[in-house]
Formats: sequence, C-alpha cells, structure tokens
Amino acid sequence: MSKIALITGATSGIGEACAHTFAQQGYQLILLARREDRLTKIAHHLADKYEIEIKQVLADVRDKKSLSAALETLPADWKKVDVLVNNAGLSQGLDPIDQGNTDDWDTMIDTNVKGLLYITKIVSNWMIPNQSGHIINIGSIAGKEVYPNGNVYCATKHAVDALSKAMRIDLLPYGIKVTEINPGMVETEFSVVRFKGDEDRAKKVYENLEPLIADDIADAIWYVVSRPKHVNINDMLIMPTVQATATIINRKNG
Ligand code: NDP
Ligand code: 8X3
Repeated sequence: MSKIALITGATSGIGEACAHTFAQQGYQLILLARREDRLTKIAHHLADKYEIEIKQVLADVRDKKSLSAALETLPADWKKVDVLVNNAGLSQGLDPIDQGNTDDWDTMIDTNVKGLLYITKIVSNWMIPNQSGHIINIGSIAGKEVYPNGNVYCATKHAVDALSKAMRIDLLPYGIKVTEINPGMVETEFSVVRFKGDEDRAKKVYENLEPLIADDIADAIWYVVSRPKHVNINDMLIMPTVQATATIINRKNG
C-alpha cells in the first residue's frame, strides 16, 4: 500500500492545497472536514485525477466522541498513517478583549487547540506501533507574536506552538517527527470566516499587497515531509515578502 496522509480541514485553503500536493505524490489520503458536498467533490476529483484511494471523514474536530467514532471506523490498513496534517482551524472576530464574543472564543479554543489534541492522541497511537510517522501542526505568525485584537486567536496559536514542542519531546521515543509550520498572511477563506461571511471586509485584508497562497504552504509542507528519515524540520515561519511582522506590512499606495 502507498503511504497515507490524514489531512484535517481539507475542504478549503491550505488543507485542500495539501490534499492536491500529497495526491500528486501518490499518497493515499484521509480527508477530514465538516462540509460534505465539498469534501466529496474534492475527494472524487483527486481520486480520478491521480488514481489514488481516498477515505472521507465527515467530522467536526470539536466533537470528541463523534470524531473518535468516525476515525475508528477506518479499516485497519488505513490506520497506518504516515503523515498527519493538523490544519483544521479558524479565527472568529477581531475585537479587543473587553468586547470579545465568548462564543467565538469557545469556537477558536475548541477547534484550534482541543480539536488538534483529540486528533493527535488518536493518530499518534496509530503511529507508535510503526515506530515512525510525521505530525505537521499548522501554527501561525499569530503563535509567535500577538497583535491588537488578535488576543484569543493568538493564544490558540501560541498553544499550538507549545504543543508542537511538547509533542516533539513526548513522541521522540517512537521515532515520530513533529513539525510546526507557521504562515503569515495566506489568502484563503480564513478572513471570510473570521469576519463571518463579510467578503468585502475580508478582501480588504489582502488589498494592495501580494499575500501567500495556499500552494506556497503545501509546497513547504511537502519539502518538510520529503526530507530524509534522519532529518526533521522543527519549525518554519513563512511570510509574504511584503510582511515583516504580523502588523508591519508594505502595502502598495501606503
Ligand atoms: P480556510 O478557512 O480556507 O480553511 C479552514 C479549513 O478548516 C476548512 O477546510 C474547514 O472545513 C476546516 N475546519 C474549520 N473548523 C473545523 C472543524 N470544527 N472541524 C473540522 N474541520 C474544520 O482557512 P486556511 O486554509 O487559511 O486555514 C487553515 C489553517 O491555517 C488554520 O489552522 C489557520 O489558523 C491557519 N493559518 C491560516 C493563515 C492565513 O492567513 N490564512 C495564516 C496562518 C495560519 P469545514 O468548514 O468544511 O469543516
Ligand atoms: C492567520 C494569520 O496574521 O491573521 O493565522 O493572524 S493572522
């Protein structure tokens, strides 16, 4: 059987780009997300184009019980996962702490931190008997710095940063690699989700600048995954050339 990659948040942006890249490299894919129509469309397209096998897992990473049930129904052969891309994540709102929406906070913490933990526990237990595997956590520049009104989103990505370091220590005895990929601005559905469907506000985020695209991140992930067995890239911070820090951006026309 070919190598297997499990990608969370595969229906859009970075996760979808990773699905294309791994499919092109001949991996069998387990694609996980909540939107069934999109998941099915992407899975069928990639299976036909690259003649690979794909399992779809329709699940919400926040729902511990149904997530576990959905993953456990995979056939034993499919649990020999070589690469886990912990990508599912989101930001909700951009407000100062005193005005933040506590439901948004719950959503971000439950998805970006707890969801990543639930998946990691299940899949690392599948990797341990094989004494190999590679876990890629999608962090962010927001996990390296904080910026005005980013508060809880930044905290979740700082948690991903800490957990990546912790996982690397805990999984070391089993030969499992852990890499954290930290992008700056990538134009995906991220800002539309952050601003709850306000497409005009989302577009302004990327106005007068050249952001990263999802393929740039998939390309970096493939670089990391394709290193020799004795090499691990611990951490990668990838920014658009026009972005020096989370907030210092060289926009055309000011
Ligand atoms: P998108 O909104 O384009 O994609 C997010 C993906 O996550 C979707 O496939 C969505 O699928 C999935 N997802 C969200 N919530 C859940 C959930 N509860 N359960 C399962 N899947 C879920 O954004 P990006 O591609 O930009 O984001 C991917 C990752 O990259 C995130 O972790 C984000 O924080 C991070 N990141 C993004 C940056 C950017 O500028 N875009 C920069 C740095 C990091 P569905 O809705 O179908 O479930
Ligand atoms: C997403 C990038 O700068 O909006 O993680 O936090 S940013």
